[in-house]
Amino acid sequence: MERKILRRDEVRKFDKNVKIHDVLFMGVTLTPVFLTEEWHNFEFAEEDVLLVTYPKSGTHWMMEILSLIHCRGDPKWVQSEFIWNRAPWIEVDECFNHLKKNKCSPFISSHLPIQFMPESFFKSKVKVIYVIRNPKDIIVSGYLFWKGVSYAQKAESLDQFYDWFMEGSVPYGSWFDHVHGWLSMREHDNFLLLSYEELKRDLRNTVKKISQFLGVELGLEAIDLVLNNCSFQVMKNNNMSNYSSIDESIVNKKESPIFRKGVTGDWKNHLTVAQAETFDKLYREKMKDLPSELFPWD
Ligand code: PPS
Repeated sequence: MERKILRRDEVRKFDKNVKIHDVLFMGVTLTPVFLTEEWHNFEFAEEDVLLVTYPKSGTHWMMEILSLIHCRGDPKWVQSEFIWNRAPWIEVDECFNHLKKNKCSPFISSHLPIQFMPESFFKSKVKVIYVIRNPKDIIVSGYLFWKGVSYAQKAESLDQFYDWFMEGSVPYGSWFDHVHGWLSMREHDNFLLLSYEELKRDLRNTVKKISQFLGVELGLEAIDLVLNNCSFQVMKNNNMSNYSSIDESIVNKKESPIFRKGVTGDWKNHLTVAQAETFDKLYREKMKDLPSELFPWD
């Protein structure tokens, strides 16, 4: 991909939603600093841990788990620091600035497709955790979330959002491309692939796997503390993680809570049989080059 480098004042001119290199991005809060020189020259530190997800795959859950592992289960940090400061989104302007000035943890989050990573990333050995989720659940979660977000392009119905998702005309682009891009790193020893489904199925062992990957030793008591403090209900009530401080005019939290249902397989309550079948057909076609064992919903 030929990357065009822009000046900061140029990137400010983007409208609400914009396609960059064929990937849809939301303007307004999400200024694409990642097209600037500053981004291009951003250096990852050796000790950084990059959490990458396609939207609605369990990002916030993993941010909380990482924060808790970092503190060996002690919830003080997750109860006193906003989640977006603990693991700043590298592509969000304010977070990018925060990252450079007051970095308070090794964690960085991103929804970006791999081709938008700064050049230094590809030379670094930064640890990457990539979380995937059943894309049919992502469709439902995404539709219900984006319709309450002021700066997002709102679908009139789930049917319309489903069509956009199939075409890849949703924020951060095609799920299929995102997964293909990041899974190209799956043989690297600094890459850990996890799924929302395995977090749901066996959180204890998944937390152990993550702590081993991070090189953090956790005793039994610490693991219990991590599990208790990252539960759906505890997170939903944690004002540092639940977006309660975000203005209703930006995210309508009644209509679109970030902690909505927190289950697997909710797509069965929303997609029609025909939609699920058409999706499965496209999925088989697009994913045939990747081993199906990677995907716990197959
Ligand atoms: S975002 O906006 O893209 O960053 O959203 P993301 O955090 O990736 O995904 C939101 C979905 O994750 C669910 N969630 C959880 N499930 C189980 N346990 C915990 N602790 C948890 N925290 C968040 C959240 O409810 C969203 O899924 P849905 O299906 O909409 O409920």
